[in-house]
Amino acid sequence: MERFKNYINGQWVEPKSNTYFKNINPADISDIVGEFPESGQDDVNDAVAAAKEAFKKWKNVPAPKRGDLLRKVGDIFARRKDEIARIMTREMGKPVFETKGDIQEAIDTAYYAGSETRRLFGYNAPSEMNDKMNMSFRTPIGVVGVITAFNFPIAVPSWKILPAIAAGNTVVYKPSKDVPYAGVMFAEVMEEAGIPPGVFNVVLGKGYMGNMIVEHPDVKVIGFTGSTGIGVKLGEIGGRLNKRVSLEMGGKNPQIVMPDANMDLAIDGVLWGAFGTTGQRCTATSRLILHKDIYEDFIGKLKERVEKLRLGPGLEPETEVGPVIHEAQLNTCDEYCKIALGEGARLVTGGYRVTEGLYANGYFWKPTIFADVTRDMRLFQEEVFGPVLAISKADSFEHAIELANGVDFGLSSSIYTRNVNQAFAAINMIEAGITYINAPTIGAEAHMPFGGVKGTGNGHREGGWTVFDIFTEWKTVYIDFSDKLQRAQIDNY
Ligand code: UN1
Repeated sequence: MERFKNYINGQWVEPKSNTYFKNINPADISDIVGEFPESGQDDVNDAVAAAKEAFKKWKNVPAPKRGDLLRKVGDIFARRKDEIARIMTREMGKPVFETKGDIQEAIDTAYYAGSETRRLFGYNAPSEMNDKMNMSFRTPIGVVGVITAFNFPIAVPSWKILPAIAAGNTVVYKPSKDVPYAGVMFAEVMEEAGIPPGVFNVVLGKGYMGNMIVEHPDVKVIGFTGSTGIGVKLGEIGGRLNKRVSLEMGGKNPQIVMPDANMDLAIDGVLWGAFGTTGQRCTATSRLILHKDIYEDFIGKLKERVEKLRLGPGLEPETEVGPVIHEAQLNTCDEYCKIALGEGARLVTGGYRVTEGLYANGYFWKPTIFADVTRDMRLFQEEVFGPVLAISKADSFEHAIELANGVDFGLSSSIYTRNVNQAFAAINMIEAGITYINAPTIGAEAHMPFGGVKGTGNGHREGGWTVFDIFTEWKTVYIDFSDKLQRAQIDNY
């Protein structure tokens, strides 16, 4: 069995902890993907020290030169796309067409962040006084800690790592314990692209390492994507230590369907939004809000389509829905199905683990729909992060919006309607960082701001140029060429 290493200061190194953990294929738990370092505090310290040292030089490399390297990162990901995708599928389960999309998102981010290095705009503004010039520009901050989830093993870390490096920071990255191989491949790509030693470091291990990274005095900024429970804890630690912590956490994303919508399109949308990535996206459609006039009809048609979804190992070319990530996630699906039944929701289809034949060795949960889910139910309010969709009935457009907003989360949202007034009203009224019109809740693009309101985050936006607000500080400069003391607010008034 292959044993993997950490990537620190441009070297592949064994963990000082000298402990390893096995990672398995969720579609076939007899298939061990490899043994990965279960790193400890010493390894984190080494990685942070390397990143701190590398920052001294990297911050002074002209930004467009940093961008040149990022374009190479994109080229290498493009060249290795098929090969990396298959390893990712083996490691975390989603079908190969999806893991390829995941890598494409990183390619887009690499080219985008690379090109932004020529455009890290600051601004000039008039001074209150004569013979004085004011300007402000972005500066890198230092060592950035990146902590991410399993579901987008290359794309989501790329949203943080690549802009952070483009802006002149250095990075210590800890991937989810469920996708360490993807972390190794990320480092291989960065190494081949010629990202200098120490600028990018990967330390593999389990959840406990999040605290080590956030608490380390030399880590100045943290980019986190993951569960609300862990994010809030890391945010608290960061707050106490005066660190900037960008949190991307849970969602309970609604798709509204109005009676005038293109029904077939709305069904295609919810199928992809709810069951793509086996429902394991923070942007997944976990709630479907149907107008009462189409309620039963839509549910009937959707049930038929959901039952036809091809569940299976992601490496099989015909698979549409892969396994969930681990046994604990299966248990979560099971638990929420029991809770929903107990609370009076109506099970339309699914609701069980599939164990026969091909499925015996994997974590396969049958795509599940509950109808008649009301606002007070836990299935309406809480994120499952699996293939379990909750359907609710709305009496009117206003009621649909009220239901959409009736949760603590606010990441993504969608409405299907051909009524332009209602589409625009929905854009204004839905409380979410992202709203789709006639498209599913998933599918964010690299160059657009990504993030949520309410319990989903703490006000930051990845993606687009907004990500540079996370990874830079502003430096303001006043240049006085009057050759005399000009006392602001005093001599000029
Ligand atoms: C996530 O689930 O953490 O918009 C990110 C989407 C993808 C990214 C999902 N491009 O669904």
